[in-house]
Amino acid sequence: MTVPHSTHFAVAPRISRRLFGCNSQRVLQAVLLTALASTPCLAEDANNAGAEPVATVSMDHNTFTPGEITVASGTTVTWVNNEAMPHTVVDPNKAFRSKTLVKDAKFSFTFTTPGDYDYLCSIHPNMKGKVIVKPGAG
Ligand SMILES: [Cu+2]
Repeated sequence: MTVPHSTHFAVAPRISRRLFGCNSQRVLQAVLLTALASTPCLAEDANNAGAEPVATVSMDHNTFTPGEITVASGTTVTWVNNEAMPHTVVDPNKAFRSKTLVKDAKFSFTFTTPGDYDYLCSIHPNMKGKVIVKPGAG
C-alpha cells in the first residue's frame, strides 16, 4: 500500500522532531498554526472572522433553534445536533440533505440562491425549520 499525500501533515512533526531535536516543539507549533489557519470549518467558530458569512442552527429537544433564520446569499449554515436523539436536515425540494446526525455531528450548506427554504428532519417530520436567503449585500 502506498502512502497517500494526505498523510503529509501527520508525518511531518515526527520527521521534524528527528531533524531538529530541541526545536521540534516550535516547528510543531508552526505546523499546527498553519493547519488551523487553513481549516475552513474553524471560520464558523471564529464568528465571522473569515470572509464568508456563517450561521448556526442547533438541534435539541426535537427542535431546530432558531427555527427560522434569515441570511444573506453566500452564507454557510451549519446545523449541529446537541442531543442524543439522531436527526437529519432535509430540504423536500432537494437543495440539501444531510446524513443522519448523531450527537455533536454537524452538517453545513452554503446558500447561494435567494429564496425560502423550508426543511425538516426526515426522522421526525414534525421537526421543521426555515432558512430565508436574501440577496447578498455584494
Ligand atoms: Cu429528528
